[in-house]
Amino acid sequence: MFMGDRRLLAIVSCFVWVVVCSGKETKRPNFLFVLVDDQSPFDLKVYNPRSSLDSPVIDRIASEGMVFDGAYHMGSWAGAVCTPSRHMIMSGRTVWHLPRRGSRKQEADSSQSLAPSDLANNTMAAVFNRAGYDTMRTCKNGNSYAAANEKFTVSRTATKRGGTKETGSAWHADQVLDYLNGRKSDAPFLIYLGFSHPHDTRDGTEDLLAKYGAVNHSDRGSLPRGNSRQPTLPVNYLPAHPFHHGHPKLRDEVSVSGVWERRDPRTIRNELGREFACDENIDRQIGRVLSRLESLGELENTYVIYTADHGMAIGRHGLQGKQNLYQHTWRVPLIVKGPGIESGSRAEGNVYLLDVLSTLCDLADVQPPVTNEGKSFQSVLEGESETIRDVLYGVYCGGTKPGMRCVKKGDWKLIKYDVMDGTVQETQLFNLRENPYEFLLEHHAPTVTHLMNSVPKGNQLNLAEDPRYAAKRQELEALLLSEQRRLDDPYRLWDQPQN
Ligand SMILES: [Ca+2]
Repeated sequence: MFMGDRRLLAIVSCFVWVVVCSGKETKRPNFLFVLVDDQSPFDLKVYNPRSSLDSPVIDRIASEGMVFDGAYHMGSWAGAVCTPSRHMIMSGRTVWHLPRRGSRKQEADSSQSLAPSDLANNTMAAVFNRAGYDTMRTCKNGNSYAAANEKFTVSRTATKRGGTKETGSAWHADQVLDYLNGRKSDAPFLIYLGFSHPHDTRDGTEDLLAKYGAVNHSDRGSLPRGNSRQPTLPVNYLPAHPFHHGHPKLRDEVSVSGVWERRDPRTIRNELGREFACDENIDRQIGRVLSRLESLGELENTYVIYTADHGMAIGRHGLQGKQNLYQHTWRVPLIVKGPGIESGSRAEGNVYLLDVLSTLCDLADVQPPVTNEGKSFQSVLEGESETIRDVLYGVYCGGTKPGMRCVKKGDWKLIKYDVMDGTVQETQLFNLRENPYEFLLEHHAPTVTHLMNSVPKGNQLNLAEDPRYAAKRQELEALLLSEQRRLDDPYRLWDQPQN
């Protein structure tokens, strides 16, 4: 076919589409994709009823839409977990098939990666631009997929982690409101509303810091003041992780302002108060955007997708950062509302963030790009299925190698650590139905048991060495290896065959 014929065909197709659609009541849906930076699902009441965080807007999105209990990011090959996570969201590709590192120079060097060299042309904004959507993005700078971000027609980026309207989360919402106010087009839109918080430094607004009893603690030489309004310690808090996590001098574990290497209750509760202050401010800002969409008459025809690039520890298991594979950090919040989604519904889902792109394509009736490796979860959103995957794989390979790996099937989860030049080789086996918080033997220590009353007694801890579960462990070990092979994981662990 000649180029001229192709153009003619495209024009005719558009005309036919407009004629067909103008005769129907349905209009192509809009998308508001909300991505927060570093948030454990367990901050939110919809995932953790004992949380003291107020997030009325997110609660409302949940009550009008679907909550996913099994949403995960696939993992990371760098300490900056944001970077591969955001590559996966934009491209729908699996973790070892991404352009490496995220810098423009390295993205251009495809010899080091299993990603196609023109991948950026097949990422979220590029795909939706071609489909006739208006695309707009606001987000933090850096630790992202620069070549994909540039495809948004309108892009307003800045890192905003301050405690004022101009320096904090309100700025990102303002960019969207400004965009909506100035918009003249009748085309459907895809808006990517990325917040820079609750990633540290967690400088909340004054009123919300006061509400959660927290201060912007900056003096390394003292502890922050205790305050009864602060969030309680997480149920699986530990004063230290039982063995080295494998990434010496990792920024998030040693340098976060206000926490540093401290894991004492006062420090952790103050930091959680700061986190909640940032969380609630984000909630308010989403509320402003939703109100505007409502007044424009667009809200009903808009899919609102709320998620985070990955979870976060902040004291859980004695860890502080996002560089681990426990549920608080491997999992992400995922809440979706929009046309055809049953109010107040809930699904396991078993989805990865990399499945978002093909799902948005399905909902918009747009062909996913050929480079996509994600699976659409439209069938889950429409109540036709509960899950789209049986097996989930996770990796953290940003410190000493090979790093951490995990695999999950049904209620069972295996985590393995092969770090610090072979001096740490650990295996954990959890039944998440019986032990959803992944309690370890250390959670029974007298120093921490007074903090909680729900640590299971007896055998429901790490079951890896329990002979009653040897067959289950063997099954998961085999599953992990098969996932490593399937996903082109370049590493093998100490007790695995090297091919
Ligand atoms: Ca992040």
